[in-house]
Amino acid sequence: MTATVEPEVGKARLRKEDARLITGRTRWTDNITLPGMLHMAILRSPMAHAKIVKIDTTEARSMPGVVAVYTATDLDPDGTIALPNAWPITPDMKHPRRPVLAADTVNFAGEGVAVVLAMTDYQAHDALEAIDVDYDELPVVLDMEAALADGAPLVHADLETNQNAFWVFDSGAAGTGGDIEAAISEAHGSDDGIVLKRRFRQQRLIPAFMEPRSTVVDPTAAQMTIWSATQVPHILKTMAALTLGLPEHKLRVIAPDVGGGFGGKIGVLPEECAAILVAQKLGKPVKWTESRSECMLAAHHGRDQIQDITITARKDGTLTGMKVELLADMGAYLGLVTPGVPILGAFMFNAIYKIPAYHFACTNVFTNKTLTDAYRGAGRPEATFAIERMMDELAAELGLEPMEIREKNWIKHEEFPYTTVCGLTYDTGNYEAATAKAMEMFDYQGLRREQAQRRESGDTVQLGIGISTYTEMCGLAPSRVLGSLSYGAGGWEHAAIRMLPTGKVEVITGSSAHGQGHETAWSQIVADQLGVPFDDVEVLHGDTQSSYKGLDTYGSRSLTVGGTAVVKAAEKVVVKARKMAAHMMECAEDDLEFAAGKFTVRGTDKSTTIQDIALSTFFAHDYPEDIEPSLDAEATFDPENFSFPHGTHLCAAEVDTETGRVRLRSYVCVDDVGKVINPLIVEGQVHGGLAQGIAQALYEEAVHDESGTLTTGTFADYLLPSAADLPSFSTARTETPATSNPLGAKGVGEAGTIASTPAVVNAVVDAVRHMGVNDIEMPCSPMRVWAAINNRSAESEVGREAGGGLGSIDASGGAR
Ligand code: MCN
Repeated sequence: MTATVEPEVGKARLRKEDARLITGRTRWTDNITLPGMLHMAILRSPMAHAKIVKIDTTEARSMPGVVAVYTATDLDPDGTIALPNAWPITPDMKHPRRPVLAADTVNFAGEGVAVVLAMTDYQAHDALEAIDVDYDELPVVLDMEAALADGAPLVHADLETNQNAFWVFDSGAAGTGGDIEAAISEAHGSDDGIVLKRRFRQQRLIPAFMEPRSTVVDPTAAQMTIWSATQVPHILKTMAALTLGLPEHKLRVIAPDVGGGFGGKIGVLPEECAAILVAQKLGKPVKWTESRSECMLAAHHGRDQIQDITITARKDGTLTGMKVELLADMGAYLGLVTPGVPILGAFMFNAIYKIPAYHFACTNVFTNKTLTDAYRGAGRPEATFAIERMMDELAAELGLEPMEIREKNWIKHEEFPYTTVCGLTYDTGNYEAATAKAMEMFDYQGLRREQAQRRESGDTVQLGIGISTYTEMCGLAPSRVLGSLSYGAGGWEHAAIRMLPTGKVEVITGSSAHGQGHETAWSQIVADQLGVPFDDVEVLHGDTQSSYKGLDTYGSRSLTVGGTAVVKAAEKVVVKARKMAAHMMECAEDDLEFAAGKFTVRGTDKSTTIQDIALSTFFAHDYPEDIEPSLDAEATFDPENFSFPHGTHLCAAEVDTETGRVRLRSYVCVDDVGKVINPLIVEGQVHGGLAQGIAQALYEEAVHDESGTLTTGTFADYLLPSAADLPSFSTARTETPATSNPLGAKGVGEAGTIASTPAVVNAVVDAVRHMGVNDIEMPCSPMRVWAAINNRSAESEVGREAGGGLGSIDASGGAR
């Protein structure tokens, strides 16, 4: 047995997972087939709001292969099952019951009303068409402001309001900063002050993971096994038990390889609950796998906010205050963390800047649309967009360079640790270093010169430069902070390590990767900690039987929280191994040096490897009295702080002023995610994140018609960019190690998405600002850009409600 010497952490290793994930030769939930398994299909309401008068399932029941057809009263006769929400953000928050299937009323187009169980998936879907539902249509409310108006139709009549909650943070009241109203009056009353207001719209997005949602439930053993394409197997297990009144110890949840989630798979789904209930009822395994269109309709959506932003500053560009008033669309129900998504952004609008006074108020609103919930960045992309757009607008108003105004206001590297106006303490950062590197890579000055030339020559293609100097808070999260925000769980993570008799290592982690490469990164960490070869480490996850404790993967938490738990468990294993080594080599523990997997008696050539110790421990013929004969340990780590990655993203966009078409010419980003475990994975995370952020800026938008029907329910209408639509990214890193975890790492999973949207929109606006444009609503489709240049309304040109929305017009117009 040999020990490794070259450190694994920092190596750009290809992922262990690649072979199976890239070829697709692996176990996805939909690949699972069990003896006697039935297929479940769900009938979904075509109406956004209606009374269910009658459901006639007679014909469907007699269709070939059909075993059963159930409605709400069959699955939940008492009408008491309520899907969970884990984040009651205020004591008086309104929480409508979200049923497994709608019983009396449907509240969004796509809500389930009946399920068919059949021998094959095709038979189940054929039978859906034979179910006859009588609906009595009710008025819909789709727009948040209309929903809050007096006399608006109510999404849930029993709540007597469409307001879900009102949540406020005020730095004056919290004692973390000044009073915003004073800052506004001062700026109004002074020749040296400026008050700038803007309204931004965060359009609704649809998470488009590669693998639609799927679940298989097997009720035939002592423990019921639930396979699900979920990001949160542990949360699903506990929540399914609580929601359905099942004994938790009788449940086993397995998330096999999961084809992406991006926040869209953190829920506890009505579909999962329906599958559990019917499997129990019939005593047979049941599978449900959705189609892409079903997924786009019924899986939760993201974003959907209206942001009214006020900033106050002095004429030299020094910020003096910021006021944020949000409307956040919940859709028709609350998912696991729906109402908390805007709250995750509340502490990020101030970003990297020193803002003396800050006020945030959010009104959460119900509408007759699919519910919203976490989507990559969850609250933080929205916040970053607002502040980074405002910094550009302020610079334009004051005639200053947009980078200069940022530099003037950002926290200087020597000021860390820095406590912000929101009360968060940023541990480390160096905005100057990341910016300097990005500016150099981008040729900022050269591009500004070209921009001036194009403006002067009246070129029909204009050039714009967009900046986003972002930070974010991730690594969710210190449990006590979550508690103070009324979140219904902690933020710790668990790991266990066991050395096997042959010296190989099994690592059990509570994080549940669905594309992030934890098996590789955790193997690198453990290889270094224990000094064993990378290939000798196996990482087990996503099965509540082996990985028996965990809080799963979201909020870019896995490395800083879960990876740290792995380090802590490894340290405990080394402590045990040291005792054993001292016993074996008859020396004091203090006389031992441990390096590269080998214990050496100081000053001698006497040594033994940790892998040999694993075998001796297994034999247990001779071991010290104060240890158990096993080389294993577990650790649960609760972070003391969030992690605060940051970076500078620069985008050059060409805008064809005749057609409104945007072409991204170059995109440079320098991210600082602290110490890096695997640079290749980090690069991949940044690329994927950028694609999603750019997609929000230019392409994606969920559109509903006036009756509440989703008109962008396929990839022909919902413009998801492909690699060919994106520029080649120039990425680099600076490294300011985090002090909040022993790895020195900061999260990266959401960074690219959070940073990129404002960089792109700033570039587009910058290209045409001299034509009188100071904002373009997202996505900046050719129609919207053209309309902004020509001072027209894109909506009246096309009609957002006309079906297909602005996004689809771009597609059919071939203007991408
Ligand atoms: N990493 C590293 N060095 C760092 C930071 C991270 O090597 N300084 C590595 C980690 O070891 C891990 C990966 O980068 O392998 C991401 O780590 P982290 O930032 O901790 O994020 P999580 O693993 O918790 O992943 C969650 C994050 C989120 S919130 C979304 S949304 C998202 C994302 O990850 N969804 C994804 N990336 C995704 N990638 C894929 N392929 N699919 C998704 O659904």
